[in-house]
Amino acid sequence: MTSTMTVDELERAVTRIFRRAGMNEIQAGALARVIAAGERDGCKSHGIYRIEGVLRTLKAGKVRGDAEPTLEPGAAGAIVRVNARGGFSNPAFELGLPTLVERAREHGLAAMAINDCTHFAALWPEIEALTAHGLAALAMCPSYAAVAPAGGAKPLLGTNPLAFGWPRPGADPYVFDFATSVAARGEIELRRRAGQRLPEGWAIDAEGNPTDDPEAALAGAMLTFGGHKGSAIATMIELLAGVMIGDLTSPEALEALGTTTLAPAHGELILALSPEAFAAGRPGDPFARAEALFAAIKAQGARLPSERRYAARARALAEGVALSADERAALGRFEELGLD
Ligand code: NDP
Ligand code: PYC
Repeated sequence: MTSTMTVDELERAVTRIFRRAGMNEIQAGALARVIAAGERDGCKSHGIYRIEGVLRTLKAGKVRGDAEPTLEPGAAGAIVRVNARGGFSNPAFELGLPTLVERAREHGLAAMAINDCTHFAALWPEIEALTAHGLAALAMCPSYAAVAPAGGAKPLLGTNPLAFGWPRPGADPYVFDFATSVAARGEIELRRRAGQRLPEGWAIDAEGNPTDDPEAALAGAMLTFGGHKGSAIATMIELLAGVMIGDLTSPEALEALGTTTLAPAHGELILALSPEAFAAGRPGDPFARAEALFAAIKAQGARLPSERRYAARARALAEGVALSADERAALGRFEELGLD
């Protein structure tokens, strides 16, 4: 049986849960916004299901619920640096966003490096925050060693998400956001809980054999999407959003955390680009040309990434967010429990 809540009600309920668990308003509010947005957009692997992991990570002392991110004064020009101070990445992103937008407008492109953060969320909320300012955007972060490099059989790379957005005047932005593993780890965990098998090609067991058993997959290694191609992109993310910004790679994050049952701390890199600045002096309006490309894609019967999400969003805003009885009960339980 399902029941509904408005997006605002859900956001307030999640904020209360995190406040009761001892988080400050900055952390609790930012997390509640991305979790409620995940449910609103039909992204179950990064919605309510993530509350439990946040609370466990908090209780284990692996993330600071009282952290106040700071904008590093030393980073000038096109580089914006935010120190999350051991808290979650989302409030750090919110703090750095206005400066990132300002610098991207000033220079044509700018990058925000977030250090010392825990990122458990989907990346598209950050991408949409930038496309709303008319900027194209890329975001990426490591996670913890859970994915075998193509040709290998042991966890080393993270599920390393990569997200991109292109602003569309008068329409929802073009946004894709995916793990560089075949699926996000959250998808495997959700199938484990539901007693379902995994599709072929998602994972190998601890002996390196293909498996459709979620338990064996979680104990073994996940596989990269597109074989060597996903493996190389995941490695690029380790380099740019780990090594380059002076933060942890996925194997280092796992070593620091000591378990795959909590959310890892590492860094994140977000790039913002001004299409007008790059297209200046060249023929054609970049936004009109992009629309022609999207129309051609759709003319073949294909859909654009995020269209499913936008449809779910429209439904949730009109009818409320549909929650299962289990999800509703979990919300109540978390609200009663706090951190104890
Ligand atoms: P999916 O494979 O479910 O979806 C990836 C993207 O592809 C979405 O933008 C989706 O749009 C789009 N898409 C799916 N099917 C089609 C289609 N037929 N045609 C066009 N576009 C399509 O994502 P993942 O399981 O790989 O990742 C889920 C989430 O997990 C992401 O939000 C990611 O950021 C997050 N994640 C976060 C991590 C972290 O460390 N913070 C680590 C790993 C993942 P639509 O949504 O509209 O279906
Ligand atoms: O689903 O792979 C995942 C994930 C890792 C960290 C946040 N989400």
